[in-house]
Amino acid sequence: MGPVSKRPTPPRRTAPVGPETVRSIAQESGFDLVAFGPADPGEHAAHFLRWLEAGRHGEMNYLAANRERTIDPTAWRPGVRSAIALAVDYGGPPVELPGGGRVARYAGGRDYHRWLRERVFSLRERLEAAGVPYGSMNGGTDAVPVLERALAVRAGIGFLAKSAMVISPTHGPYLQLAELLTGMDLPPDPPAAGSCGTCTACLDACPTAAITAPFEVDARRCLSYTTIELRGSVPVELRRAQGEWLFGCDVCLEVCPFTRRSGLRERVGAARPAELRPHRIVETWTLVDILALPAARYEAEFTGTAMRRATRSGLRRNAAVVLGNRGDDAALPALAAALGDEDAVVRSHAAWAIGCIDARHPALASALAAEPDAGVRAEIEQAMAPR
Ligand code: B12
Ligand code: SF4
Ligand code: SF4
Repeated sequence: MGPVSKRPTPPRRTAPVGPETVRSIAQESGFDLVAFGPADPGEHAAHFLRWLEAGRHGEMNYLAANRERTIDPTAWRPGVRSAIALAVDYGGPPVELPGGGRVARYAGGRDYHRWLRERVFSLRERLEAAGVPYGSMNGGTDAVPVLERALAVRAGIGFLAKSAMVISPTHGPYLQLAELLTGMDLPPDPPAAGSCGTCTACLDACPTAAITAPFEVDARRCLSYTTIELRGSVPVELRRAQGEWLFGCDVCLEVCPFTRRSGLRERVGAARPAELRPHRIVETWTLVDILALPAARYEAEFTGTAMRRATRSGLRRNAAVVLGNRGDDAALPALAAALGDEDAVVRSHAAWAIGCIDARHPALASALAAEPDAGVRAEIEQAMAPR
């Protein structure tokens, strides 16, 4: 994020800006939920540090590297005192590629890192134009060194659920969170009503048992991590559990009784906000197309989707795993071709997938004889083993 001081200075006004003016400007800026709270994560910081200490972040080294400024927002923007916590409801029907393969709902439309961040920046400009001192605010969404769930809970956007999601009692769990930290002293809103009560549906349904205890997710087991953040191989013991998930996972949200609170749940096609309508990629690409995804088409066509986060190699790897899980013979020619791919990760996951469908497929023996990489050879041997 570039330094705020590089932007042109908007006209200043002298009248002080009251909290209700801030709230109405924020509401008019396109956020479904707006609430005020402290700019720091409070007691959530200790949980975050314990979580890092236990190594639950896996290879997301940026979380550990930024830990100090994440728990102290004044390191990000000196002088901030309050958070304007913001949320957008993105609920809706499942996102599925033609012929199978699922994408987490948050990634089915245009990349929210772009449009939601623009919305936050536009709010900041409107507030500056209304008289909030220029340069006293910083904000964004997701790719920011703040604990967004902590800020949202402390402001009363929603309650912290056993799935670790922030759930709004009025909109449910499908919330994209964003925030604007300010030097203003905004009166904090009350905590959100609601709680999980005795429900444990998400803990019971999580395909990989990644929710190790209420409020605690071990990212290393979470499909959202293994399909998006993890580079290289998906641990073999988690591949079957990946099921149909090409990118991310929504199981802990889908089973949640609060999901029905989303106002967008039933809205499809043109009835959805433009940025949440299914992207052309998810409407036209199949798993087999993604397995063979050429570099040039990845650059040209996946730009502007959140799916790029997984990298080309990761998307192709994930497509192989899902094809293996689907067990469809029709995918065998494409998987056999992928055994000769230049990317060792694609080769090894294609071998695994063929092993799931037909462990005696002749392409495996040919690939084994030609394979230069010891790790991939081991995967091919495993795929050929009788089961
Ligand atoms: C790293 C990360 C992940 C990791 C780790 C997630 C995790 N639960 O630990 C992975 C890749 C697995 C992931 C997955 C998902 N993520 Co994510 N992720 C992040 C990110 C970038 C940082 C979160 C982080 O620091 N996690 C570390 C843990 C310790 O912190 P936490 O998740 O915030 O959990 C809090 C609570 O657990 C709390 N806590 C736990 N126990 C206790 C006990 C007490 C007493 C207290 C006070 C607090 C407390 O402390 C933590 C800090 O508040 C944030 C964006 C951001 N900058 O905050 C998005 C974010 C959390 N992710 C989000 C989403 C949407 C998802 C997915 C649904 C995506 C998907 N469909 O595939 C899944 C959901 C998985 C799940 N059940 O959590 C949204 C959450 C929206 C919401 N309503 O809560 C965020 C806020 C992004 C955004 N801007 O919208 N994510
Ligand atoms: S996103 Fe999927 S794998 Fe991750 S905790 Fe939720 S249900 Fe489990
Ligand atoms: S499924 Fe049940 S336990 Fe899990 S977050 Fe929803 S209400 Fe809470």
